[in-house]
Amino acid sequence: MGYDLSKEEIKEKILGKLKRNFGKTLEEATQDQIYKSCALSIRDVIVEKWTDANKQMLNQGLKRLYYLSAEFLMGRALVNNMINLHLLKDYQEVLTDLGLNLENIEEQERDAGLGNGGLGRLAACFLDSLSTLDFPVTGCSIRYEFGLFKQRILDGEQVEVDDNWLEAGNVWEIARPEEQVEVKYGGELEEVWTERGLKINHKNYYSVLAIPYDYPVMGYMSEMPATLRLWSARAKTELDMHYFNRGDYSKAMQERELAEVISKVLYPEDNHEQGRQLRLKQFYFFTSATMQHIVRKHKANYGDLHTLPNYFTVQINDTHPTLAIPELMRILMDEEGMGWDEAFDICSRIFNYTNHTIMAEALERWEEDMFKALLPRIYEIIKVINDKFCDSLWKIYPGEWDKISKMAIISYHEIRMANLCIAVCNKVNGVSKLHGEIIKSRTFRDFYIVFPDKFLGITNGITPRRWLAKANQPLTKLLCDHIGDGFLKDYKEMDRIEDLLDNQKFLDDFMEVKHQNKIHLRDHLKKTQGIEINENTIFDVHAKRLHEYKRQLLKVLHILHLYNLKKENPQVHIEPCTFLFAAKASPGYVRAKNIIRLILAVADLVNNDPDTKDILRVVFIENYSVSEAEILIPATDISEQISTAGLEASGTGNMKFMMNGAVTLGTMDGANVEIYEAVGDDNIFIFGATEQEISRMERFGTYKPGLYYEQNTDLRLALNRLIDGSLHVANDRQFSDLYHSLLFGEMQRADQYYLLYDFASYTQAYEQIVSAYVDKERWKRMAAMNTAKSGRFSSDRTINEYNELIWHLRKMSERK
Ligand code: RUG
Repeated sequence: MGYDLSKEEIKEKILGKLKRNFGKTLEEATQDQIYKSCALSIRDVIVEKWTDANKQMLNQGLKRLYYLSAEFLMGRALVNNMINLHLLKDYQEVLTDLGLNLENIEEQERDAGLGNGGLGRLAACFLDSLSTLDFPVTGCSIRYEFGLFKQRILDGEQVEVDDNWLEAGNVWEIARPEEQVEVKYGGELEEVWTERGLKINHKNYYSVLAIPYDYPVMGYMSEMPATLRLWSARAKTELDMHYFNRGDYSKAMQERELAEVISKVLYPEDNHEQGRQLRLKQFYFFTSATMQHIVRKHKANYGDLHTLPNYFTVQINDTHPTLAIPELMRILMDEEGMGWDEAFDICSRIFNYTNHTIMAEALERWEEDMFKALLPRIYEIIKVINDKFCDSLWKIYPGEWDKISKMAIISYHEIRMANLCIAVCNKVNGVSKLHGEIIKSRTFRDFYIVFPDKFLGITNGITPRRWLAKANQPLTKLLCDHIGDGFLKDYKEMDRIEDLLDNQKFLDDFMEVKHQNKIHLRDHLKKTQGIEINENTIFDVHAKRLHEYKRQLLKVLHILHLYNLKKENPQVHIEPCTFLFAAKASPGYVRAKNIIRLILAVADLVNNDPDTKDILRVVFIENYSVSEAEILIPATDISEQISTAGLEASGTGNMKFMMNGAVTLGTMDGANVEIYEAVGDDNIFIFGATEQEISRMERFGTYKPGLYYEQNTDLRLALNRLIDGSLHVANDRQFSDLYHSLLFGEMQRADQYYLLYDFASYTQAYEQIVSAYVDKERWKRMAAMNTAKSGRFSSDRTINEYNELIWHLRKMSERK
């Protein structure tokens, strides 16, 4: 059942929007205007549902989740919304009747790229699932004017181009200037006595306005569209007339520029924190605005702030939004006159924290003096939380200074945000079973001993609407033909695909869909990058952010090894394979950018050598984004998930690939472990050191990469290619840094990510997966099995678990 809209009405709506919003007929309109008219017609439908649902929700006094995240990697909305409203087919038909093509129209929409990778995309999947399950939610973040940079490859390296995604306007957002709030920075504190006791006065501060923009996010056949609220920074006065009148125009604009820079650009950091003041300003900006909004709303609807935890629950997605905690304390105490204990009790019931990494460089810390100068009152509050927390630890561990200092929130002139979260929040969760265990047994072990009931592991998930129904329409159609479309709302229905694994026709059709998707990717790469690939080869894909722990470099060494095999013996049979890489590197991450150079140099070598060019093809796909992933993932045969065990908290790409019938070649890391459990040993290829093995080597310092180099000739020859002049380089020493980092190390230990250790077992696992691939009967069953078992990786399952264990929200449809 779709939304009740006839095709005639759809047509009228589109043409009506064109006429009223742009003063154009269909013949006169540009593609952009047609896109906007379609989008506005869809938006009307959603906004109507949204307004009704929000009213209902208030009438029923339902609790609402606020999901705070510095990133929401939404991608495009148009077709996804059509699917979720069950209107895609009708729109397609109407557009065809009008002589239009939905694919071309869709391309007018800019990706909302407000995220770096997995963390931001998870937040986007969660909004889709929360709405699909009819749970009330508002996601809150920053309306970055520039999303994650666009990546271009020029002269063999990554070049960053700004992503001015709002340039042509954004039809989905609704500005709500009437709900603006003021966010204050800097200044000094003063204690004053009033009739109600001691009061903290914040003076000489400077402030900016936070203006909210709301986006309705439509879940699948939902009664409760989610809200994504993005805050935009604006100066209180646009122009300083004092300077303007004196002719000092740049000074007159200064305040505006200083304010607006706060929501200007998303930091391109993934699994890395730099402690920059502007980033701290950004985090305080959106968390303060959100907390002010929640308090204001609660007072207007329910009056008594003591009941706040009955109506709101807040999830802190990674530590970036942690400042919401002291900010709510500040509002409750300084503005609402509550005492410390009451305010703290409310916070400890409202807030929950999700940890997404154990890597030291990604655990957020702020330099104490900088923090204090920028946010003096927030600093004071954190200091008191810290003092009280350390006092309580002292009672448990009298005299154990070392332990207490490790657990403290402020220590060695740094403020540690994860410690603050754990000290205050009601629940703390990891993002896969393995990661949930690691944070309990290692990263936050001391905290776990004190608060065993706080810690949980909830495995991430992905929405099958975006990653199947939208990204892979042919596969979705095939599945619908066999098991109906119930699986899009109820992930458990996907288990029924397993019954089809003995149906030869289904398996053949499944492989035909894959083949068509490979052709689609081939055509796309030809059109966008002028690259030729052969769809009759294996598509082996490594697509995710560029990071040393994700080990793109291991894959490159393996390709060099295959290249060496062919050069050494031209008769040797190597199964033709296209190796596709897609990865953005943080602009300041020098080694990551060098790995991109290396991939491109290896591509240049093997793609142009007459001995290998028809067998091995290496391709770097520019500008990996949600929209690129939607084309790449459905076309993939082998999904490379080869991170160093213990370092990828979960991964979600691994789930997207499996859902689309790719077979995983991976380590026992993050959610790969659960994919292994789900599909069974026969349908996945696992290699490499386990997390325990690595942990042991780390503890005893026993790993000596040089030994592997000496003993494994294949590895040595592959590695030598980096420095022996085989590769085209801008300067002679281009790749010697990578070579040295693996063999000798500099500041860090050599081969910190255990590439050389895992090389031999990777090579072996690759051979096994390729022999499975060439056995067509075996492979098709394997590929389909991966799709069949992907139901548990639906973010609907994840959200149900969060709800049962943490949020306790009631659904709209359960209304009494
Ligand atoms: O690296 C992690 C992924 O393993 C995980 O799947 C994803 C979502 O939970 O979050 C990623 N992540 C972690 N991104 N940034 C961080 C640390 O700031």
